[in-house]
Amino acid sequence: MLRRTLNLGILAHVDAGKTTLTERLLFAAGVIDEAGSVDKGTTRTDSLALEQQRGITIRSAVVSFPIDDVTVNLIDTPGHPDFIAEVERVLSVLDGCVLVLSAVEGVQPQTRILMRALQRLHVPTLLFVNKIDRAGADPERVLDAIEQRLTPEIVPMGSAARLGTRAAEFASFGPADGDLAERAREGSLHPVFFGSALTGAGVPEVMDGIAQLLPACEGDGEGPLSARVFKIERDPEGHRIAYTRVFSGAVHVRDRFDAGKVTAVRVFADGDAEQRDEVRAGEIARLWGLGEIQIGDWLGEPHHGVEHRFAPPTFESVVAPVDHADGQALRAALAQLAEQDPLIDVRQDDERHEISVSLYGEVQREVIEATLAAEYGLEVGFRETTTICVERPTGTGEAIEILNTPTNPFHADLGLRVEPAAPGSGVEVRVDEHVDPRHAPLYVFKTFEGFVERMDEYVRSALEEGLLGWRVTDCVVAVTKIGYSLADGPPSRRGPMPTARDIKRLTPLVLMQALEQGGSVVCEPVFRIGAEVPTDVIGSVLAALGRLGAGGVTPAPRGELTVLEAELSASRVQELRRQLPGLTGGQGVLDSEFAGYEPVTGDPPIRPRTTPNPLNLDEYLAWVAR
Ligand SMILES: Nc1nc2c(ncn2[C@@H]2O[C@H](COP(=O)(O)OP(=O)(O)OP(=O)(O)O)[C@@H](O)[C@H]2O)c(=O)[nH]1
Ligand SMILES: [Mg+2]
Repeated sequence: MLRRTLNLGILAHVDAGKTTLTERLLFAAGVIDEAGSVDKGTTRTDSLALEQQRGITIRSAVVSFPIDDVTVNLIDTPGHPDFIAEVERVLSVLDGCVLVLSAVEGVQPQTRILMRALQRLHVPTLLFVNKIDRAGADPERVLDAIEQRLTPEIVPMGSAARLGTRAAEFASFGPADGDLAERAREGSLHPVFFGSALTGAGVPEVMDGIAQLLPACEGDGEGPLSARVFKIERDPEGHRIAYTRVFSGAVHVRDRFDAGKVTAVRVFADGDAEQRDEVRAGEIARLWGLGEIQIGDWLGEPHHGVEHRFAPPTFESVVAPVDHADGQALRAALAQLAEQDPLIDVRQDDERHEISVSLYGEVQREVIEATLAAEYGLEVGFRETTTICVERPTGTGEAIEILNTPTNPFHADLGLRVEPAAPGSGVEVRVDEHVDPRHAPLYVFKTFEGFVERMDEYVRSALEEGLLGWRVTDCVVAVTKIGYSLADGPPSRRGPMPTARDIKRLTPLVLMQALEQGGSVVCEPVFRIGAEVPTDVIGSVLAALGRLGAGGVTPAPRGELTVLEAELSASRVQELRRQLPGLTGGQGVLDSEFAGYEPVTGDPPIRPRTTPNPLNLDEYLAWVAR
């Protein structure tokens, strides 16, 4: 019998029971003799010391187990919103998912965010309503909430009884019919199971569901290679390990890629990652030897499917070693952490000799601090956390630099136009139609496509720091002119032929002039908040929201509790979080979700640049010449 493989994600709001369920599945499959416990720090997937101390998952982890003829590679993910980036990378390698909910807390903010992502990517998903053994478990209410707030396309696979007791159990309605199974496997219907990962109730049923209602497949090992790296870690000797999912074809030991040569392959198979010569389509392996590989990289042909991006980190903080002599070591350590977690985005300011990292929140900051101490022996301090803003162009601006003129020592002509684009659309770089491809320095970039690709890179890099130092986004940048000098050209155009580096250095010079001409506005991250507060204190909560400058405040009283929705800037959400316990006698609950960027009112904040401003030509040219 040919074995099939299913790459399965376990996703949920923090603390819903993902890791506990993972242990139960491993136990039920016979891979471990006893289900470990999150509370005792004995689970397979929370293997980091920090995860065990804190009782939360920080990194995604892969374990595998068999169900009948299916090898399941399960990826346990963190639920805390500070670690959402871990989930983002995993999403693109999944064949199916179990979204876990708590039978007590029901649909939580992260549940909604994750379900939206899964639906957008068409990942077939089962729902597991966990913790039916806990006091307050109410599966009917949770089903209603799922229908109203997640999706109406659900079908309960059984019912729960003896709720809120250790003896709570799941009674199946019987095997799924063919039509239901087909719709579940294509992702248009979501079977719902109830159970307790702690006692094991409902676990055999969800296990059958995983094998029968999600699309396990036999991979095509013959086709052209297409594989994706979704996680990177280092072994005890410091070698990089790339967790790779193969979609088609195979990767063999000794295969060569731009990122290096594969020296060892360990394929996840029933229970463990075993040493093999190759990893084939459908499978997940740990690859050694790819020294230059990064998270998100493809081996072979990339799949051009939809990608999902969650909200970006909205805070940053300067990090400094307690002992000044550790500066170099800190830089190296952060570079290694950033390779495992690209969104940490280490920003180095050579002028001020400062390093800052971008952050989702305080828990992530604590984790970085603890990791630097435990793994690198570095004691560090963080300065106050500040909000990361962006800059949006407000009008169209265009600038041109001509070669052999006093402001342009780069042996090339370059014209760029910046136009504002819709909020949230990001950056698009293109070349105007009237630009003659023969005028591009193709001797450097090989082809015109090569030129376009590099211009895209140079423009994006120059947009990292806008007029007030923030990253510039939501715009279209067009190349309107390109040309270069020649040794035998007419006198005004005579000179050395430019190198790629000349074009790269000329780009910020032109781009910042174009941006200055069109103007830009600084925008701050805004969150949509939902607060649940006792109705009798609603007056003081509304007053506090008013003081914090909240917009679109809509209170909806529901008896003793009132649900409030509003929009608040990122820094004000932190402030509200601090005030809420005092305002509500500790009774208030606050959720927040990133809702985009809005122009700041009043004086815009300025972020110190890490490199000289190209608008200050002398400084810029002096820096370039260094
Ligand atoms: N009563 C009860 N407690 C549970 C159940 N499942 C998990 N827990 C408890 O809930 C807490 C969180 O469980 P985890 O398995 O760590 O939850 P998680 O979803 O992996 O959490 P993160 O990975 O940090 O997002 C732990 O204290 C568990 O013991 C359950 O079915 N019943
Ligand atoms: Mg966990």
